[in-house]
Amino acid sequence: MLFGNGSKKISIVLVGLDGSGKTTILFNLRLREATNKFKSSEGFNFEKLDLKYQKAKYEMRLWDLAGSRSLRHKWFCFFESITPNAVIFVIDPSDVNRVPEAKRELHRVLYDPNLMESVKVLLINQRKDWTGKTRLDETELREVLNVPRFMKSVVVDGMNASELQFALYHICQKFEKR
Ligand SMILES: Nc1nc2c(ncn2[C@@H]2O[C@H](COP(=O)(O)OP(=O)(O)OP(=O)(O)O)[C@@H](O)[C@H]2O)c(=O)[nH]1
Ligand SMILES: [Mg+2]
Repeated sequence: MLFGNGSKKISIVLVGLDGSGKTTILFNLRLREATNKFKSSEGFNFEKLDLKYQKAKYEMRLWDLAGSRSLRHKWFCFFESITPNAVIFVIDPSDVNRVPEAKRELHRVLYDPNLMESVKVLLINQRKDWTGKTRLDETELREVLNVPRFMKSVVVDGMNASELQFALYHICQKFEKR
């Protein structure tokens, strides 16, 4: 959608299990200073981000939704009310015990009827500063989560979320093709 200032508005929703790092990633991208002082979210956080991609200007509107089990049903109400252009599913590859739970939620999101037209990205929060912790790599994760080929995955570091830009560029690119 094109607005008066010439930038296209793209709505993006971040979901994923509680503790996967959604709020950390969003705020570190916005603030450009590393912090990990976040408590589990109860509602949602919202950020706007201006981005240039191939000479076009975009206003990325990002909603980070709380991921606690009791709050996850709200994701689907949210999808219905805003029909986002893109959805980013964040996963912590060191949370190995909860992979089956993450897989179940991922697949509920992937096949939600309100997201049929939305670009979908898997964001892997590597937490590079957590050395020595066992984690699944990107290939293993795609396999165990049964991530479909159409879904791009991007590896980020929660404390320096600059790689999130790659996910956002991918969303712009797909958005233009639709
Ligand atoms: N050290 C470190 N801590 C991280 C990193 N990413 C996330 N965390 C921490 O992990 C915890 C969970 O991160 P959040 O960003 O709150 O997770 P969330 O996905 O927003 O969780 P909910 O709001 O409950 O859905 C917080 O204490 C963060 O500070 C990272 O890359 N490094
Ligand atoms: Mg949060």
